[in-house]
Amino acid sequence: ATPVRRQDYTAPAYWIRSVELTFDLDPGKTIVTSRLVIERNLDTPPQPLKLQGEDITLLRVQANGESVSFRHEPGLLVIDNPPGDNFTLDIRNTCCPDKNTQLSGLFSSDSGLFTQCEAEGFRRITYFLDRPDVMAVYTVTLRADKKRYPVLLSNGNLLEQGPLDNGRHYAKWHDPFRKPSYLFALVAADLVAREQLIRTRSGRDHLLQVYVRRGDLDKTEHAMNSLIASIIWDEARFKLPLDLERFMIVAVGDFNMGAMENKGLNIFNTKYVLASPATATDTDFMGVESVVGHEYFHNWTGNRITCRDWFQLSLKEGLTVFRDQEFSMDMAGGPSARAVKRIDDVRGLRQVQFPEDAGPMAHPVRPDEYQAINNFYTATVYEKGAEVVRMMQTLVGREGFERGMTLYFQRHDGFAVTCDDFAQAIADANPGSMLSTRLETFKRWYAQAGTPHVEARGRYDAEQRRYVLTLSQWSSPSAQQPVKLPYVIPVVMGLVGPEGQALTLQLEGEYGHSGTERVIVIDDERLELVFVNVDVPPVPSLLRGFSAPVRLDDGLSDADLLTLLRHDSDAFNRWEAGQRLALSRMLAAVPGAAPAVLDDALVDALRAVLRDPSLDPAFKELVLTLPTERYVAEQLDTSDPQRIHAVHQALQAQLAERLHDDWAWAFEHHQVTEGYRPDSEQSGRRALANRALGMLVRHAVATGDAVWPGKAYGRFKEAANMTDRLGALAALVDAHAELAAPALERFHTLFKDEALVIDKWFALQAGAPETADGRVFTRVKALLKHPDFSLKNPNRARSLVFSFMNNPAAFHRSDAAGYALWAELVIEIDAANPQLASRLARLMERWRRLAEPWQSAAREALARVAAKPNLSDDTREVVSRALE
Ligand code: HT7
Ligand code: ZN
Repeated sequence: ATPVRRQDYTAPAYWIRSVELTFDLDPGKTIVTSRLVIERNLDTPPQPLKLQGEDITLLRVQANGESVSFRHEPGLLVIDNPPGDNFTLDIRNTCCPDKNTQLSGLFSSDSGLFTQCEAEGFRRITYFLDRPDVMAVYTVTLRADKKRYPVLLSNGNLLEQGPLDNGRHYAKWHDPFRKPSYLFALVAADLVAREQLIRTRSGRDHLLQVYVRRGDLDKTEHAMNSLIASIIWDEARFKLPLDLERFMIVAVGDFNMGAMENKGLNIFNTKYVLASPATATDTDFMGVESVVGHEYFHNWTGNRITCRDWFQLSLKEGLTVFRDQEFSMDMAGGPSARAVKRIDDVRGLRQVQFPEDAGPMAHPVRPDEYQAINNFYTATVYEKGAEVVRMMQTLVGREGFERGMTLYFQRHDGFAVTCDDFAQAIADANPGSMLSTRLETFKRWYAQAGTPHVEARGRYDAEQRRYVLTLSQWSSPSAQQPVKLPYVIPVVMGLVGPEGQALTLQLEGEYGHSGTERVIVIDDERLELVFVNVDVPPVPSLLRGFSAPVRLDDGLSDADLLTLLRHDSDAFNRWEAGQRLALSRMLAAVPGAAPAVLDDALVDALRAVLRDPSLDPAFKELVLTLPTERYVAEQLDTSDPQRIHAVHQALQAQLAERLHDDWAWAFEHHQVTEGYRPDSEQSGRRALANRALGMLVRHAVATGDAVWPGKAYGRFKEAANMTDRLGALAALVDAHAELAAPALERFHTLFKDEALVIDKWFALQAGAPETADGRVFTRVKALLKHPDFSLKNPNRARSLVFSFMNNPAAFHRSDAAGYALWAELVIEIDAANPQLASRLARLMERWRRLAEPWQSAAREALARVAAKPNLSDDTREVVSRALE
């Protein structure tokens, strides 16, 4: 496919002002009738009207009620001579939900018919100007069999509903807000709803509904609570009220992504709606809260103000991820719980986005070109985009950022705009700030791909009581961007004394500054700072809270890192110090044949954290978790996945052994005996207890002791909630304990009718640490044939296939059997669901960093997929970029 380029953007030649749609819904053949009120865009030269259409069949087209001549171009319906500058177009076409395995457009799922229109799914429903800058008012009539589809929903407000002949019924909906086609949605299904009436601050009443399958209603309380919390939060934090009379969330079991923010009618993957203590873990509960928040926040950042074109995707996604992260932090509670959330987000960023930024799919937050837009719903657009927004907030302060948001809505509410418009509004609301004075430089974060490097070196002069800190930045050139210019990088920092005291930060020439933390801004290649009145040699604590998405080399010694691990007042950097100490042990052991060793200093420091009564259990759990194998691999130019696995396993074993008594103490002292609450306090205790149990079972299996596996089995059987049940099961499965098999069998029997729980059952087995005799791989091969397994359902495919392929030692086999399986499955999935296939294909994109024999085997597998004719544009783009 020819690439689409950002520079080629031109305004649409026509506007569609309003749309009347009628659907005669049938899973085999749905008839869509549409009446479009069209106006020529007089700012553009006269030209044919070109409507997009894909996998649909045209029955009839008329302009102003009369026949009009038209022709087809690939993917287009072309009307060369529309009747004037203002006219109505009537179109009738069919589409086939049952055959729509891509899950884009109108598709069938177990409980009914659903739509997914972002990014370009509306054209799979009817012919349209399917681009986000064409915004129209929609009126939608749905007609369907009443028994099979008792619930008929679309965006906006219900105008009327009633019976029709032949057991059918209808509903008519009107959405008063202008919207782009990607926000259109309909649902025709057999569902039930949890309902809640609320009155918001303005005194307006609203109806909130969460629709699920019969039998799932008892799992909707948390989603509803999360929705109410989101509404309250957005009104309090950003003064953004709910603008709709009715806000609906509908859960569907077949969905490519997490959820979709269609105006007033959010459609969700069941994974992010359904949660009960018996079937969902604490992580699932958190996921529901954050995705419900994310989609709700889109109502303003995405829907009220939308993207001019898809290159601006981060305008809505980066900003909305930032907002959902802030929401979750505010919901979590105090500083420690906030830090835990931040650590979690940064872990994700560094594990997924940093590699993306260094690989063949690297692209700027605002990409310059794409082949398949679905491939650009990436960690860069979402998570790095959120970091860019966070840096803006750091540069202008929280209040300044809120002022900027207000100005953004004053200027652009109701329009389709660009990332420049957003940055300009935040800057203009904060004149004199570093964002405003350095805006053009700051915007390089949108334009340049890759992760910048920051080097920091300090020199202490005891005599002068001065500490000189030199910060410099550089960025690797890339094929598309051989020259990279410096960024504006906010570095939140402190200086920590040898006893852990936070030192006052006074810069040379400054009087009166007495804080112990400040934001330093690097805006060129190099910056030198001189701190005065420094009485003791400090340890710099830089990039607190991960204030910028960079790779930092601060040259700190082990002793410095141990000081930070013990004392830093910034919880993020405390955690970071521990991770770096563990990482350096791993990196030291990976190249050689020498065994990896956890030295006394690190073990003692970790023990001190574990036993510290002033620290939150959730934070302890994070500090005591080793960097993942994948993260270790990313630090190396060439990686041997099996060696990294061996080192990781060895260190885990030592952590289990050397802290054995501490783990036993942690397990006993962090039991939750009260009723289940998915809050940060309880979930932190469960997380630590489960980590401890995992360590104890691992050690017991290694030493032939049966006590802890027995205890884990007992806990698995008796657990009062899914977090503890799955935690105990994972302890057995990960340690390859004998009791794992009966536990897995029992788990399956207990939850055979709960699809999301069976997903966990698959994922757990596919993600277990691989053994020398390849037990995980053998199990995965068998599970692919399990009667409950299907590649058609994205959640199920992800649970087994993606979990396995994200399990480095199981996937990167020396006999290349993992890669052969990857190629086979990418090709098979691609035929039905290209979006899912291209995501699977991406798991191989870091192949050039593999050592031999993996690298050659991976290239061969990629070439096998690339050689396949009829590959989708999505998957083709990924494999060809990988092989470039
Ligand atoms: N804005 C939504 C994106 C989305 C999507 C994109 C492509 C294909 C399928 C999709 N489902 C949802 C989700 C979000 O970021 O909120
Ligand atoms: Zn989003």
